[in-house]
Amino acid sequence: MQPRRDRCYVYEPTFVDAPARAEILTWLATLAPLWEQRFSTRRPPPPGKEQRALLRPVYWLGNWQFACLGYYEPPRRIQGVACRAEPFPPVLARLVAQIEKKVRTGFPPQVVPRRWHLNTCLVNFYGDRIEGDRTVDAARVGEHRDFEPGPVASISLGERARFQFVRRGAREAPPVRTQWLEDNSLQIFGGPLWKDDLLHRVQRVEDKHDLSLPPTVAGFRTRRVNFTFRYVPDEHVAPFAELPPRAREDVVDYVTTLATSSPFWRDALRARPV
Ligand SMILES: O=C(O)CCC(=O)C(=O)O
Repeated sequence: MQPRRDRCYVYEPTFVDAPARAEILTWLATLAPLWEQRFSTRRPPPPGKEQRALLRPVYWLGNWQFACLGYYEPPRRIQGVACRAEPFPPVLARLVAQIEKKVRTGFPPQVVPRRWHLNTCLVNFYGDRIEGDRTVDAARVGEHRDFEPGPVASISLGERARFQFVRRGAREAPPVRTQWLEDNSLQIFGGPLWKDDLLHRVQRVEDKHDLSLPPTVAGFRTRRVNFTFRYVPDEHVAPFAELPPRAREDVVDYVTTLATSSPFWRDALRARPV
């Protein structure tokens, strides 16, 4: 008997075709990713926590969830944490339209919120930190879940990543599923098992092809780029100018940096109340 197909999980190894890939790489070369600090630099970190830089540079589209604002996490943290960001470039908008169609036609309706659409993208750059004459492999992500409602989709470019779903509190136990995410692949997961009960992680990223993907980031060599697309209800996304004053103050230095290479962020900075 054929095993029942899991309607809440999709893996397609060859989703991104060569023209789309080339267009994405050209667009990536125009980005200036940020290397954020985990907590606000304007006040001491929360009790028991230490300030640290994120493991890797990132760029967000649609809405930027700055690490120091704590990330979008309903029902506790929904206001003042999602800052409107640049729209998707045309190539990603086209791929997202295809992904949304797959979800709407393939996933059980009860795991897709009524107004669900992929309006947020985290671009993760995986690779090595270059520290003087040594390199430090920073290509991994620890166990976590994504709190945005509904299915999340991810596109991978570059070296293969070993992606795993694990049970909460069972870090050392065998993973529930291991999926190598290949160059040009698409993964989508949703529903209570993959999205809520299990945590996921990137255990490691191969380094077989001596890749150096765009853009050039000082002190870093990128060998994999991953785009995770998520849904944040539009009413929870605020323009930078409308973030609460304390949140605006926490992120203004990042926005100022972004504004040096992005007209969108230049306008956002100009529109803020003084
Ligand atoms: O790089 C990946 O494949 C997954 C990234 C991820 O888990 C995340 O951004 O939440």
